[in-house]
Amino acid sequence: MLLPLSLLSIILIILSLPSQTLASTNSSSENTFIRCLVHHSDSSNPITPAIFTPNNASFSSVLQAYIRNLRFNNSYTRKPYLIITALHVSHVQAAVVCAQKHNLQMKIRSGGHDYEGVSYVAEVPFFILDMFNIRSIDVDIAAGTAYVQAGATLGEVYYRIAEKSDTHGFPAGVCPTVGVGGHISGGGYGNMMRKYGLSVDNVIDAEIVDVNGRLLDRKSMGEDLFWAIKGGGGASFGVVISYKIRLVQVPKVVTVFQVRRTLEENATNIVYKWEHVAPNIDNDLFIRLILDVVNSTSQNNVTNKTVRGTFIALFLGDSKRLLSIMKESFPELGLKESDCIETSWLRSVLFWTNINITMPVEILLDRMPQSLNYLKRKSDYVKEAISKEGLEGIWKKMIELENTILYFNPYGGRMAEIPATATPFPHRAGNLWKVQYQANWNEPGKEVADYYIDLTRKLHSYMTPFVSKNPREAFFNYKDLDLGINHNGKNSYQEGRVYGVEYFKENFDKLVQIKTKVDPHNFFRNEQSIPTKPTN
Ligand SMILES: Cc1cc2nc3c(=O)[nH]c(=O)nc-3n(C[C@H](O)[C@H](O)[C@H](O)COP(=O)(O)OP(=O)(O)OC[C@H]3O[C@@H](n4cnc5c(N)ncnc54)[C@H](O)[C@@H]3O)c2cc1C
Ligand SMILES: *[C@@H]1O[C@H](CO)[C@@H](O)[C@H](O)[C@H]1NC(C)=O
Ligand SMILES: *[C@@H]1O[C@H](CO)[C@@H](O)[C@H](O)[C@H]1NC(C)=O
Ligand SMILES: *[C@@H]1O[C@H](CO)[C@@H](O)[C@H](O)[C@H]1NC(C)=O
Ligand SMILES: *[C@@H]1O[C@H](CO)[C@@H](O)[C@H](O)[C@H]1NC(C)=O
Ligand SMILES: *[C@@H]1O[C@H](CO)[C@@H](O)[C@H](O)[C@H]1NC(C)=O
Ligand SMILES: *[C@@H]1O[C@H](CO)[C@@H](O)[C@H](O)[C@H]1NC(C)=O
Ligand SMILES: *[C@@H]1O[C@H](CO)[C@@H](O)[C@H](O)[C@H]1NC(C)=O
Ligand SMILES: CC(=O)N[C@H]1CO[C@H](CO)[C@@H](O)[C@@H]1O
Repeated sequence: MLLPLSLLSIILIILSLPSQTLASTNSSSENTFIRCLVHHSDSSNPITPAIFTPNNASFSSVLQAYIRNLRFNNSYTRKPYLIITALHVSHVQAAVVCAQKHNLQMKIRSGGHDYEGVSYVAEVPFFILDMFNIRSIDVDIAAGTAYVQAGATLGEVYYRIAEKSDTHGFPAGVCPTVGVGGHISGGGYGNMMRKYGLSVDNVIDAEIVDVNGRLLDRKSMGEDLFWAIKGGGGASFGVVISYKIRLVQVPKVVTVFQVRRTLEENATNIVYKWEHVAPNIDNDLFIRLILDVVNSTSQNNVTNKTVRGTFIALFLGDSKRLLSIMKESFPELGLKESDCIETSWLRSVLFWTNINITMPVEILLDRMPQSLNYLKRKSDYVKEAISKEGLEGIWKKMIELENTILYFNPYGGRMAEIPATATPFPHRAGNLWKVQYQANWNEPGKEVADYYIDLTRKLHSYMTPFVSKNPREAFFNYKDLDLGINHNGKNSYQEGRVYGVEYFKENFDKLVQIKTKVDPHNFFRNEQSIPTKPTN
């Protein structure tokens, strides 16, 4: 049956009525918030196209577009009542000003890689300020710097640098879809850390929207706030718009390798040697060690679980020099020339993220990760090498738990030279390596999640004798709510101190001071933000 057009449109209006009525009667505070946003953004950059309420057809896809831990992509996680996909700095300013006026909780999201979903999940009603549209990158090879906006991904940054020079790079994370906003403000490390330090050791300026809605640069924000947003987490202090970074030198040819050894292949002795070598070897060489549990090549058809060490490396030089360093310092690994792949620094990023190195490098511009899963992460720092007996106990525990993975990232080199107070990131000299605990799974459901999360807690607990204590240190970018959360209430300082000291050690007090000065009413807050000083 064909309906006349006018009748059709009447039906459509009726059909759309309930939701519109709901939208206008339900949330008067939401509407006044939207009116405030419109009022505060300038007319040449209208904010309306950036506002998504649950009534918008694309609300769910906008929300899901930057969920990078499937644990939070479900029906039982609280949803925001609004998403602002800022298109312009004035939209950020409007969001900050209006949210305070209406006493609303704001979450800031850039790349969405927070391990605990802190950028897009909350226990209280909240809205998301989404930064993915604010992502321009401007590389200046002559000056040796680049201007990178918060919504850019690391892959985009690397690609844009390499587009202009094959001898420049930037020391940041190995996962190309991670966002600049969270990554750099939280410290940011990658496989050039032993040579050049963290991302924040190579930041020379920044732009931030402060609690008053002002756009500040390094000069106008002052050295304290500039210090704080180099590792203390942006979300406690303001909205990071951009960083100006100092590029570093990389050779035209770098070498990568990945070598695996199971317990049957002498892994215990090789790992033991790695503990002593990896943090002290040539700064051009970074050898990450990944430990997981696999089925061993069965003897007599008996399936047996074993631990496998995967040694994955970036060397800032050619394979000839690498082989001679390895022969000299780490012959136990048995690295062969055929294990070595010479490539460009940009392509080494593909190798490290498990993308075939022959793929077009444009894959780094892909904002969607190659795969997504459900995950939990925790971290630790090791200051003394673990004995072979200690390692054997860890293998036994891992085999018992079966589904946990350890990543060991060696420190030393440049990391040990930079003072612990130079930035909020305190884990410098004296650390041999950082441990990351992983559980990854592929099934939805809270019970399944609890099972895997518990495995990481058990392994973390087992590791207690081998890792830092008083405080037991953790890496802020490896967000772990097990360390404690603040409930945004009266106790936020006491609660904040608990995780704050683990993440920042003695720098915590300075972060609190700066926080109290720049955001005394604690507008910029989340589950693990820096608290203000108690008033009494
Ligand atoms: C697959 C994967 C690989 C990783 N690899 C590394 C690695 O190699 N090295 C490393 O150091 N870390 C790594 N991480 C951790 C990562 O650096 C942190 O999760 C980082 O915070 C992510 O930044 P984001 O912008 O993508 O995340 P988001 O989830 O958007 O944000 C993380 C936090 O920063 C805040 N924030 C985001 N943008 C802003 C802004 N513009 N202004 C103020 N606050 C903001 C958020 O509110 C949130 O609290 C990895 C994470 C994943 C998921
Ligand atoms: C969301 O929906 C509202 C009302 O239907 C509409 O005015 C607005 O333009 C939509 N926003 C976007 C970004 O599409
Ligand atoms: C997230 O959940 C939605 C709704 O269940 C689903 O359509 C989407 O595919 C999920 N995203 C991913 C990446 O699995
Ligand atoms: C295992 O490593 C030890 C110590 O490095 C070494 O002495 C031994 O020969 C190695 N065994 C094998 C089978 O490679
Ligand atoms: C290892 O073997 C078990 C059976 O003993 C099997 O269920 C499991 O899938 C195997 N794992 C891998 C990674 O092959
Ligand atoms: C080993 O197991 C496989 C499959 O389980 C079987 O096909 C094979 O015959 C077995 N071999 C021996 C020697 O038992
Ligand atoms: C099984 O693995 C353990 C180490 O985890 C090893 O000691 C043992 O010899 C292995 N057994 C077989 C039959 O391979
Ligand atoms: C990478 O891709 C090339 C070309 O398609 C292929 O020949 C090669 O086997 C691939 N390498 C790996 C490790 O998959
Ligand atoms: C945003 C908002 O105010 N939502 C409310 C809409 O109405 C339902 C039912 O009355 C409330 O539960 C929501 O909190």
